[in-house]
Amino acid sequence: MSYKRVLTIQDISCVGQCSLTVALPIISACGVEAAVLPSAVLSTHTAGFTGFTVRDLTEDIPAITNHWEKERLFFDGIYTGYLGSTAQIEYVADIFERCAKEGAVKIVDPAMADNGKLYPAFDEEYVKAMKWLCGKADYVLPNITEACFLTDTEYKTEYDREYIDGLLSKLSQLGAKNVVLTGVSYEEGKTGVVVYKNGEYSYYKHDFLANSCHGTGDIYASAFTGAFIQGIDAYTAAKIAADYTVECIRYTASLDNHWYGAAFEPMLGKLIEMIAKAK
Ligand code: PXL
Repeated sequence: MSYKRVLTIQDISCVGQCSLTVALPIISACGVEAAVLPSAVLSTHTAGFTGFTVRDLTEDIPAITNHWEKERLFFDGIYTGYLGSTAQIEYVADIFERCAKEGAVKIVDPAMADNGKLYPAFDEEYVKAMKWLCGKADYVLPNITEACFLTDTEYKTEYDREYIDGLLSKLSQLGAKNVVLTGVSYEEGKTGVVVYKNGEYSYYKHDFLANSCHGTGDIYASAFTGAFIQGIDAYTAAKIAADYTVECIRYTASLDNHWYGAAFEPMLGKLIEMIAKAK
């Protein structure tokens, strides 16, 4: 039997169904131990709420890393999401060096933008630092907006395979070993994910649901991480994460006025079943 431990580094938005409040239960549901390093504490996420509080935790990271090293706590995987600051990105790279077990997978979700725009907390300097971090990852999991910022490509809502191939090859040039690109749609009513592994392109297509919810990128990346760390191959992990995310969005659409995130909890049982079947 193998029991795996993942470290996830991202913020805690106290209310908002994103980042750590999503990653912890989803990774746990995949049967993987989830250790956390909160990058910042916010009263809510920044997409739609106003007047939220932010406490950046960058200063705490070096002492936490030193303690883990002293205790010889190493991880089978390290998965990063929304980070509190540009300065933090260097500390994260240091954690990749010092806290990963031999052969551990490093997964970077460059959670910083959507629908053609950067999230309010970020600027060009952050994008530059994120490009550098992506170069150290085994898997990067951008949406199309993030891929455009990372590769200085014009954001388009209508595109063809050539445009997507261009994004994938430019992401590889950053040094990212493999890419899972989300929200790739070539036809109306459908969307999907591209897994670009060792230069090979595979596509998984699924229904497009119009009620897109905030936080689904975090749901997707957490489910992919949990499945992949369980030893499930990248394409199947990407497919499970997509199917689970679609279930969450569909369920959320059945609720009245649940606007700030996706109601992922009632669908965790389905994720557990999908993982058990694939293992
Ligand atoms: O879901 C990404 C995310 C995570 N954390 C915070 C955010 C966002 C997106 O807006 O604001 C604080």
